[in-house]
Amino acid sequence: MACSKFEYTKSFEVDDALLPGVYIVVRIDGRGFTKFTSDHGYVKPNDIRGLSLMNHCAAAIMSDWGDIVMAFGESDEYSFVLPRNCNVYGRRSAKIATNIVSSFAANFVFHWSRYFGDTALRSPPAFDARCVCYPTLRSVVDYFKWRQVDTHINTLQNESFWSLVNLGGWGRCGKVLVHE
Ligand SMILES: Nc1nc2c(ncn2[C@@H]2O[C@H](COP(=O)(O)OP(=O)(O)OP(=O)(O)O)[C@@H](O)[C@H]2O)c(=O)[nH]1
Ligand SMILES: [Mg+2]
Repeated sequence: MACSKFEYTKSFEVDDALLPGVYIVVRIDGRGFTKFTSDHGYVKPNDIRGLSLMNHCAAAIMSDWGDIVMAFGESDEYSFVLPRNCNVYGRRSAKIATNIVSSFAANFVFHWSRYFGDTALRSPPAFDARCVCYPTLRSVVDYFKWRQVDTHINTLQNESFWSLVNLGGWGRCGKVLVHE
């Protein structure tokens, strides 16, 4: 790097290395997927094409990054676990999160047609990402229990609701359900 008088600006960057010796969970979530799924004609409540594409992206990330030990996805989100002794990118939070999420989004676009065939991609999908540290295996397990309960409740709610709508039509559903 050239030594210039402007190099001092590098000192404004903050160190965001995550604590050593703790598990790192990276969770990504689709941005505005309520609109994205609607714009692309996703089946309600669960579109197997969309879910399979998400799984494909997660599998690609896992084979690319040797150190991810587990991943779990629901709806428009996916969580990845890095082990306690992981030292990738010096455990820098932004570096880890941005690499995983940009790779996920790129895979999503790259493999879109494999799952959606002739359905054109009408807008570029985007995802946010965060790294969260968990100190014990117990807390990691509880994290996934939390996501699992969320999946369970959403699935129960959405499957029941859309079955009523699809079977009975709008006219036969109560107003409270229709506007839920
Ligand atoms: N129809 C359909 N919608 C889905 C499917 N998977 C996810 N979604 C939708 O994706 C959205 C995910 O929820 P959120 O992440 O809370 O909402 P969001 O619009 O992405 O908002 P932000 O994450 O805050 O940007 C919900 O509206 C879901 O209904 C699917 O298989 N089919
Ligand atoms: Mg979302």
